[in-house]
Amino acid sequence: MEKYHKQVPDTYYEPSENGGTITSFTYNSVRSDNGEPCTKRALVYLPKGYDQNADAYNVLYLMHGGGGNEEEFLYGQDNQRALINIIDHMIDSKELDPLVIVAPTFYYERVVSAGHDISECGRLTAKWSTEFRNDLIPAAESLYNIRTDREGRIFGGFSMGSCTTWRIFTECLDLVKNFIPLSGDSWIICEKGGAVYPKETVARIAARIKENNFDSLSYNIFAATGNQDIAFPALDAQINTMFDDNWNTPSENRNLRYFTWPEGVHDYKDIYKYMYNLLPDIFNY
Ligand code: FER
Repeated sequence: MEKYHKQVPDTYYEPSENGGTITSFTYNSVRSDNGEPCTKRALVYLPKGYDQNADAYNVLYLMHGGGGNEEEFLYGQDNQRALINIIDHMIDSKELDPLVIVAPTFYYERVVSAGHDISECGRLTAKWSTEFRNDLIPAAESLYNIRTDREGRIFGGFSMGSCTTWRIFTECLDLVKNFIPLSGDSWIICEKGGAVYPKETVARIAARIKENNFDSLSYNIFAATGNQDIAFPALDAQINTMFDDNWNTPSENRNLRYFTWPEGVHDYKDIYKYMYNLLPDIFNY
């Protein structure tokens, strides 16, 4: 079977015995529309046997898509906790080292009022890196035994959460080394810029890395999407432009990996499959 195209075993969708736990915390932030103080909430996955005094755990920050909220990734849209069940099983079978997952939201208030306006989402995700740096990371690290070095942090997301992931890449490369953009392109130039202006989008991302003086620092991007995904044209054009521009140059200690999934659509159930395939390899390059 082709690498990164393994099917998730059916049993992995069922709860494992004594699996990890889901908890949550709140933290202070500011609304990106008016600068007023606000309280934000994030969900947290703690693996089975989580130990506050062990070596710090790898931490995966995971962002939902447009119209979602901080619960969506860990509970699932159907409340079946599929991703968490899969990860519990992967840890049980030693396919994956125990990790902590922190799932925030880019909305400053519940989605009922913020709505699922894609342009509004684009604006919110563009600004969210400030909250990540100033508010979320300090709060999460004060509460949980998680890695505080860029090598130990991973940022990933689906759809508008993937759009957020590209923003974290261009704004917070000093904080995070590992990125998992799933079914969503960079909107640094314009909405769906990966499709509309792939060359300009990639050039701007490259310029941001330089402007931040991170030329010599390595990064690790592992992207995926489905062939039938509505975001396929945009992400695929962007990644192929990056490959054309030699983004994957091991001698320069840069790393970009990408796979597409036959019949994959714009839905979490396919996103879980990509994560099952790529998470064990996220640090191996
Ligand atoms: C994209 C196509 C669609 C994308 C996001 C979407 C970030 C989101 C669609 C939706 O939430 O309805 O290329 O990239």
